Amino acid sequence: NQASEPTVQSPVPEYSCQRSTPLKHHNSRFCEAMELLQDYAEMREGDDNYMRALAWRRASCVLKSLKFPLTNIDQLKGAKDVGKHVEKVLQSILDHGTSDEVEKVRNDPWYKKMKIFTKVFGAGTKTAQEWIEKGWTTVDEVRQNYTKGDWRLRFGLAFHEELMELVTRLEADNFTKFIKHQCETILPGISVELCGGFKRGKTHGHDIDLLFTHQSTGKEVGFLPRLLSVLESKNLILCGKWNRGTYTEEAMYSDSKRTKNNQLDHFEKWIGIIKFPKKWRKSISEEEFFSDENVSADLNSYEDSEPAKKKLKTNELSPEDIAAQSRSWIARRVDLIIAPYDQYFYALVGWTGSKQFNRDIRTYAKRTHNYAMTSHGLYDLTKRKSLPAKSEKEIFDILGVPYFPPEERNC
Ligand code: DGT
Ligand code: MG
Repeated sequence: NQASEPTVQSPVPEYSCQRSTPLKHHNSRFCEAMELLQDYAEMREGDDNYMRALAWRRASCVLKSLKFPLTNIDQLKGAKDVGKHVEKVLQSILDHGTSDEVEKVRNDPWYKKMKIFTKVFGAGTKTAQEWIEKGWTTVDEVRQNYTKGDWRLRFGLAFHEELMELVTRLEADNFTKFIKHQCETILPGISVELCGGFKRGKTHGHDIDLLFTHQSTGKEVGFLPRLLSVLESKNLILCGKWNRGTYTEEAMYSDSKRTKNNQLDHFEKWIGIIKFPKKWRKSISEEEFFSDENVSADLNSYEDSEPAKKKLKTNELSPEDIAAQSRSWIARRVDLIIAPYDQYFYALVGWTGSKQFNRDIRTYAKRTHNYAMTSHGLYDLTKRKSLPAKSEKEIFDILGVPYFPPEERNC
């Protein structure tokens, strides 16, 4: 009956940005396994592991875009990115429900610790590795013994349990509504867009990504510090860092597009933790929503820029003390990003993601057109000119990629 089983459309479009990838698909058990192997490879150092991680992700993305559940490995004939190693893992899951290779990693003590530690806000693989080498096995142990670290780590550790709890769509919508309301007085006409996973239809996320722009280019200058001081005055900022914009078109034609502090883009932005009044977790009336916006002033407030670090020294309350207090709020990770309007639609694509979608559309742009694609624009490296776009659709059109709405970019 093999003949009656569905097979992949042949040939499968090579890049995930050329395929529809919905959030809910038919092959989660396979994708979960391959993404675990991706995760493991990403945690280990070196170019080989980096390539290995990408290979697992690409294979997972092929499975995610299938319109049917995989029941026979032959159904993948004609699919790119499914090599012998991938086939072996998939075959084992088809035959036994699990793969030894995957289970070995899942139960690897090093992997388990890395998994826990890299979830701490501010901790990358290097920090996690350092903690493992000290012999620590739980976040609590780190908390008791670790005194170093920047403001991210200090707050990340102190508020870890809370930050691990996923943010709900309702919370994200309430926060967006709250910010929009503030914007009406700070800068009428500014647009606020909830991006990231929520834009792609996820019901939960690890943070809230808000992208701002103003149709009259230049009006957005100075907006973010004003918004931050309003949030500060309402005692809603726990900690955070404001980054000036560092964009130059020149840099987009060079190989190193990352910023000095290794950020992926050059937008002015604020990265931090907001105190969410607990009422934002529920559906609330307009009236209740805008009354009593202040989080009860039980705490000293923390600055936006040169943040916590400076204040921590003078403040009597440590992050741990604050976390231990009885409070009317919970800590939530928030990114606020400002994009000038002439870069906006590229910023929108970039901040909508997924990460893999961005990787693939950028690789596609480079390989097929010799264009560098970033969250700031599309740059023709041959003619050395930028290609402006007035909508997301236009970006896809310029590249010759079929347009998929955010809900179908879940690769
Ligand atoms: P989440 O928050 O767990 O639901 O997952 P996402 O997909 O919202 O991931 P997140 O919040 O890390 O990032 C949102 C999207 O924005 C993601 O596709 C990657 C992209 N992104 C994250 N950080 C940066 C950055 O610094 N620069 C640029 N250009 N993009 C970023
Ligand atoms: Mg996000």
